Amino acid sequence: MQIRVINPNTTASMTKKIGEAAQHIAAPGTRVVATNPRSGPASIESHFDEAISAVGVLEEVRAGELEQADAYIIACFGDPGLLAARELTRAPVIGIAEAAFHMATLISTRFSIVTTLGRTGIIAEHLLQSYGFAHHCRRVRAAEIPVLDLEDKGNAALDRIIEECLRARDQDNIGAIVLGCGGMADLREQISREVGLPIVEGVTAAMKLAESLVSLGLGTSKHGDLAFPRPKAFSGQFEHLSQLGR
Ligand code: 2AL
Repeated sequence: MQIRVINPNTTASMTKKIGEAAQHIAAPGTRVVATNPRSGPASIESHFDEAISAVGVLEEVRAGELEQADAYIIACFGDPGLLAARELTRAPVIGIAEAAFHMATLISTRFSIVTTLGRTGIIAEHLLQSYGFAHHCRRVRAAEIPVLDLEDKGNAALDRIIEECLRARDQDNIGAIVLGCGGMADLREQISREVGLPIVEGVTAAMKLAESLVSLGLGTSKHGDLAFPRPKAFSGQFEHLSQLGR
């Protein structure tokens, strides 16, 4: 089984870290291919960053189709381009936010999210609403660290995340915590030990859901709105996307 894990930002060190966390949790026989778009933002911390990154995600799904990937994971907590990506393939496509929400509700009745910057909290709130998980989430918290601070070798960012997780545990009346950034893919076990609550991390959650769907022979439905896009002309820098429809 080949799972293509797409980091929607262009920071190669984060892509490597995400790929290693995904391969570490994978079943024997599952091969992880971790990629990021060639163009786009170095990190995704705004609606603007997210909109630009979505095109890169779609390019990576196109590339994965040529390599016959069995499943795709969108490894940014805003799940950029998720439904559009599903239109491009019969394989399952899973966003790390939706994967984490699903898993958290299987082990707790209420969870809080600990994300990076406060300004990106609204992105998580919109996803909770649109996916139907809003009433399961008590609070979206922010460690107030820029995404790329997670790439620093020191522990300052980790310490801030742990502090916020401890506040969530002590104040929010919750059973689990969801980590709200793809760059936290390697932190699950350490935070879990420090905080003593189940910590759900999206990349690892998405891996297990993707493997399950592939094992069950379940892929993206081509019946209805997730059918391949209708072929049409695209102009300018998007001309190469004209051939996307099938
Ligand atoms: C993210 C994420 O997961 N990757 C990135 O670049 N920005 N979102 C976030 N809330 O930190």
